[in-house]
Amino acid sequence: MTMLDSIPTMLATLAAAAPAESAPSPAGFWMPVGASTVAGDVDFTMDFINWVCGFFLLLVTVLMVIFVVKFRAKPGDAIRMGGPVHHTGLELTWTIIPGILSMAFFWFGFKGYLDMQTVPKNSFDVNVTAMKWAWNFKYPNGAQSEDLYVPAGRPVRLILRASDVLHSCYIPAFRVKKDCVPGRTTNIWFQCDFPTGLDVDAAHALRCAEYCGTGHSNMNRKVYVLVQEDFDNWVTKQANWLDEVPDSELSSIAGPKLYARCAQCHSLDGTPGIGPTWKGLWDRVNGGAGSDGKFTDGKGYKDIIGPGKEFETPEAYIEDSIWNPGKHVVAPFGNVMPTFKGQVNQRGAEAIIGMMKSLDQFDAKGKPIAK
Ligand code: HEC
Ligand SMILES: [Cu+2]
Repeated sequence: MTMLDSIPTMLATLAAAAPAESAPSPAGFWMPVGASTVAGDVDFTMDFINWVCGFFLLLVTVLMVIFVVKFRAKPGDAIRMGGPVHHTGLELTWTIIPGILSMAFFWFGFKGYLDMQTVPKNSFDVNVTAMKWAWNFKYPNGAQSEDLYVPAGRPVRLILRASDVLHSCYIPAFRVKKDCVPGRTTNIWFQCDFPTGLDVDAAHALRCAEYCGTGHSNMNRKVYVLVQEDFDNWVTKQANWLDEVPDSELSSIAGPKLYARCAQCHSLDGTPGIGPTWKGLWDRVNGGAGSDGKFTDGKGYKDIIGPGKEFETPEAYIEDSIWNPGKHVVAPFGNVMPTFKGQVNQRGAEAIIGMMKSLDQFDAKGKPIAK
């Protein structure tokens, strides 16, 4: 039994302290590049189970074909009643060997599961919110991003939440995946020792692995692994980017950057989408053409915007639509816009409103038109 002979060697490999590796393990037939500290164990377990199963599939199939041919009933054979005789040795063999193998499957799987489930105490925490159809990554200093940025060489924990339906956070190169469940917090951790820098091609893939609607594929993002110093610089800059934009360029620079988070649902040029186009939006809320547009509760803009009404100004209405999108739902659209409370602040809302007021200065993708 070659498979059985190699088990002690496999056990020894796993027990030995993992040698310090200098590069991610290359992509194989089944698996992409393995770039986290658990990737080696996960791949080993997967390969081990695959090889054992493959070996037995082959053994059983080949023997079956041989026996079928060799022991087939030939013309003139007497019909024998009753099965083959009992053979204790044979029966013990085919019970004990698979027994040991399935215990080995369990051992490697369970050990790996516990390792991946136990978050190291000194982990760097990132709050992750999955929503239809984007990721929001929030760092301890308040910085936010749509792609994931992590420091290299230390454990990182992702605290996973979902704001609407089930999503699943999957980073194939790190061999980690877990569901993001509305109303519940889950987490995963990993450590990657190999910086990718800010190079898109070197960065790892991050996916939503739970089909969550028409924009599911918009949740394909990147993971950038930065050396600690670069990460610190990035995360500081990221936290303050909006404050660093000069007031005079708020709508032209910050507007388009923020619009990137709205673009999958709101067009700028009238193209129908999941949400109302922003073309003419400022006119509508400001009492111009289309201002009698109805909400699903039967009210129109004129009923809720104006002195003494729910919103004193159109700006206040737009801000509120960003933070409490479900309060007044524009018909015939669905109540599917996620709240941007805590993600787009007052200054961000100002930038967006500034952009809405001057849409003629932007192209259909939100790029400022060069003058
Ligand atoms: C997942 C799709 C989606 C995303 C992303 C999204 N929205 Fe919306 N938005 C909608 C839908 C659908 C409506 C209409 C229903 C409603 O009022 O809630 C809407 C309505 C609005 C309205 C009211 C429009 C009107 O005609 O009165 C504003 C303002 C708005 N969104 C701003 C934003 C901003 C700013 C962002 C990005 C920061 C954004 N939305 C991102 C789907 C989205
Ligand atoms: Cu999803």
